[in-house]
Amino acid sequence: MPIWNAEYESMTRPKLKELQLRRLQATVGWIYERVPFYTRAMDERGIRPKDIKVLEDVGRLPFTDKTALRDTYPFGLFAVPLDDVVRVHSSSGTTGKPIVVGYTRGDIATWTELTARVASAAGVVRTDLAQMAFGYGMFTGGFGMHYGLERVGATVIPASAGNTERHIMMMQDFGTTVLVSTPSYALYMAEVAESTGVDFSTLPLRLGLFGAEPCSEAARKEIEKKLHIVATDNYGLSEVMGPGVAGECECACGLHIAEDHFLWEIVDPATGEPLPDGEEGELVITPLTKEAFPVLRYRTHDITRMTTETCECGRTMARMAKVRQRTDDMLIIRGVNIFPSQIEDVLFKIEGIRPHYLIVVDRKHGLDDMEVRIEVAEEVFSDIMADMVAFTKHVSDRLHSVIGLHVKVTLVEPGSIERTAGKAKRVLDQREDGC
Ligand code: DLL
Repeated sequence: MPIWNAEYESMTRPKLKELQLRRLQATVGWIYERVPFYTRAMDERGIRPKDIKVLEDVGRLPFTDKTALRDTYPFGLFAVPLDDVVRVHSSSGTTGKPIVVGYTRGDIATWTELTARVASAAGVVRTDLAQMAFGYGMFTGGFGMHYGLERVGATVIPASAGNTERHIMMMQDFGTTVLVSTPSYALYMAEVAESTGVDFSTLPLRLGLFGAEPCSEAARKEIEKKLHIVATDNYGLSEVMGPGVAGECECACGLHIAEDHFLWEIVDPATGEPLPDGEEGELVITPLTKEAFPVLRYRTHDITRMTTETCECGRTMARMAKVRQRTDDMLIIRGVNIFPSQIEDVLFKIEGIRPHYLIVVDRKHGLDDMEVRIEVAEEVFSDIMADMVAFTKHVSDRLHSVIGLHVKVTLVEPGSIERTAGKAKRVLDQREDGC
């Protein structure tokens, strides 16, 4: 497969490091002069832009977390006057005010280039018809991917999120070849198609660009089987740009991160200290070319590991492992740390369970209580009803063997767990303090 921008995506690592250093120095200078929050934060640490002499000096710069972004709501961290900002988006916080991010015309051009790389690496070509099922709104998914797909030359169908029947109708009538959505929405689409008698194997759909939420290998396989496509993963976050930060190539062995635009670090989530090469930890990103909304060392909370080993596709950009966990997703139940992805991995391995589940956490009489609600496939529902006790015990035992905790397992009717067109909600934490 051709590489979208081989000059950069395949540049030698020493050349890349040189470029990163030049860009880091320029970014730090830009921020220090223009964003009082960072001028103060750097002054407090006694560091000036001229002190950035080698790439490792990034470790001397202050971290940025969501709190800083919230405290400066809405435009307090912008490095340019609003006159130069041509677009804003916001990230969907679960509580309080959202985080607002801005883009200059130059930022939009960079963003377009980077989402074009992601689309192209996944296999999109100009003859494709790409159907967008991300929302076109404050969420970065819709507009972000749209521009990149157009740049590649694909025909974009800006259907936006929701209205699943209409999506399926357009796929049939237009001959859509590429679907762009969250993985959970793709699974929901498969379910709706099944219930309305639409057979994906008869449609031209061949490729999926999925992102914005974790997707296990089991879920990927399920999507590929049900939609008869190749499913690819891409990653990004509003605070550093949106989609376009990293994406899989045809080798599907990690997501190439656009290192010419993003400097990454993997740190210990508890201490913020850098971890040795290849170890799993929290991803920290410093964008190197942002104009309107540059941030230093953004704590993503996403857990991954990096490799710089060469990839067969010819890209030299480092690859990040699929993100399955966020540090702030971790549930502490009766003193045991549990990630929802651990539960998903158990469920997906059990025959008959559908890929829809909800983890409900509550506190009763001062004790944490966890229930896992699962849907079972229609065809096995009645059989299982006959032997429900044995089946739920089997699931509960499997969960116990992985997470070390007895949890209540409840079988619910197929279709009763809420589906969304965006990011799936897997956890309902009803404890007052949420932890
Ligand atoms: O989700 C940007 C995006 C849109 C990426 C479309 C890919 C496709 P936010 O709403 O700010 O931005 O959410 C960012 O979502 O920190 C991760 O926790 C999670 N996330 C994004 N992509 C992936 C992925 C967009 N491929 C947050 N795998 C991030 C796992 C992902 N988690």
